[in-house]
Amino acid sequence: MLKRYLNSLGSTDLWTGEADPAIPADTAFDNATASVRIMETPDGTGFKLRVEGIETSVAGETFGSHLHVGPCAARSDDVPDPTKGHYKHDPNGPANPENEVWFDVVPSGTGVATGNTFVSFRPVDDDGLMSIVIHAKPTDANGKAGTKEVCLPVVVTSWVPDIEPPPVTETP
Ligand SMILES: [Cu+2]
Repeated sequence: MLKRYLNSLGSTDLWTGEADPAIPADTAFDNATASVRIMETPDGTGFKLRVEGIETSVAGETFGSHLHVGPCAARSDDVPDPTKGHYKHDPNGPANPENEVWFDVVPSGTGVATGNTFVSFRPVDDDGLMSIVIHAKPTDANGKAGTKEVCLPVVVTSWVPDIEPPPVTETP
């Protein structure tokens, strides 16, 4: 199956309270790490999210998670809402899993949660700096999932081909 990777981010610490005061300092994700792989396939754009190191006290709970258009960044007077809202394929379209990228992740008894989702579009925004935000509650029918728990940086700026580029030939 042809796959072209748009993004392949190794395991990284999740942004916690310092990223955004709207994100509480003490959550079950404070010591978690996460990785995301975004790939183009014949079935659409696939996202594989994996989070590890979640406190086991929340095993079995559902945490709504979405692709957001802003970066994981410190909130300031100039930037009051860094992670902003959800990425929408059609900016005027509805908040649903066809027009946005939604995951519902459920931590296991060993503190691992995974989410896989496929969408029919390729998410790339102007600056390419996006994030996956994990919220405190399951996603409701309107795309709301409560407070932001943690933030995973995501960069989708362009295609990353899955083939080696041809060697560069120096001309004298
Ligand atoms: Cu969200």
